[in-house]
Amino acid sequence: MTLAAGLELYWQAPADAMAGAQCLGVMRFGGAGAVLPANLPCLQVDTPTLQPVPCWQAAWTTDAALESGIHGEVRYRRGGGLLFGVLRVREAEFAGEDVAGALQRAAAHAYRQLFAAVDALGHPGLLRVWNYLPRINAIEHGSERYRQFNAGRQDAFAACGRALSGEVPAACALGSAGGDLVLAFLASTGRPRAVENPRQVSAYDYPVDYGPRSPTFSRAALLQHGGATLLFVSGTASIVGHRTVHLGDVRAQTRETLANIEAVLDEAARVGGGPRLPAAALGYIAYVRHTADLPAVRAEVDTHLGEQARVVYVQADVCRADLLVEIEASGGHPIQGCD
Ligand code: 3EB
Repeated sequence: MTLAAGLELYWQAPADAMAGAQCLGVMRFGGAGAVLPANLPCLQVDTPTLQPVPCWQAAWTTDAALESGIHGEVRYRRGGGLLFGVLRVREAEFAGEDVAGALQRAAAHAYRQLFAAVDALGHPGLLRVWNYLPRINAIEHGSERYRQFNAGRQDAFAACGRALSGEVPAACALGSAGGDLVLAFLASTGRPRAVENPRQVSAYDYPVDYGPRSPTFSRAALLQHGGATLLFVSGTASIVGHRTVHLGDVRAQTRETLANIEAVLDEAARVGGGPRLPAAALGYIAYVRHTADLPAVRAEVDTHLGEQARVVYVQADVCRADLLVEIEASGGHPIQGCD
């Protein structure tokens, strides 16, 4: 446990580390894995890992004293100025008389719960949100489910008095293999700063071709924390301007995605005024739409980041049907358990 950053990412943490007092929360992809303490926030994502393990999990740990609780439907742990929370929303409960609006209302409900929790618990600085929902690219009731999700998310940002552009959190939104809408998030007592990508139109400014309500996220978020600068790079894809580029070419999409991440790292250094993180210093999750594309994605990632790069691969649908890969990252904190 390092003192400087106060936050550490522990990949494939052993069960005793996750059960310990220094674990802020867990994100778990694939199978069920070890039973964890009931008061530990754990995001269980129903999506296969492409690692040679049935279940891949990452623990956020900290040296701060932690407190666990439930606020509304949010399970959280907090301490040292950071709060990790998870929640799960059953879409069917929002069907009512207007089935077509169920996902939008479920997403709005999830985000209203999230904002109510972070505000009441004194951690209003929403830094990073991970969103997973089943059938993300399916057209249901006349519109793509990802677009319905975007509408509900934006409804809640507006209803809770949050900005819809500018200072918005880093995020990712991926398709899960099944189950409910699930969210995890990191929030802070301090104020995060949003980072955009000069190569891309900001997502909150996407033209209506991508949906009547634009997605509410920034390309990355920075936070001064415990003497370190934490950086969360949103899910990043092969988009230049607002257009998907390299249709059908997973290798070129991967290279473009990595170029976008490099541009975000440049911009984060400019916004934050600190040293520029080298891409190889971050930890990554790569979401691959088609399992058969894994070797191609991995080859491009290894070429760009080096074979020592810390990258975990997960199968998931990406939020535009023409995107084959999406990559997220975090840095500025130690990463344990991946050498
Ligand atoms: C993109 O750049 C690709 O809706 O929260 C990336 C990161 C994407 C976050 C979100 C979507 C989201 O538009 C998709």
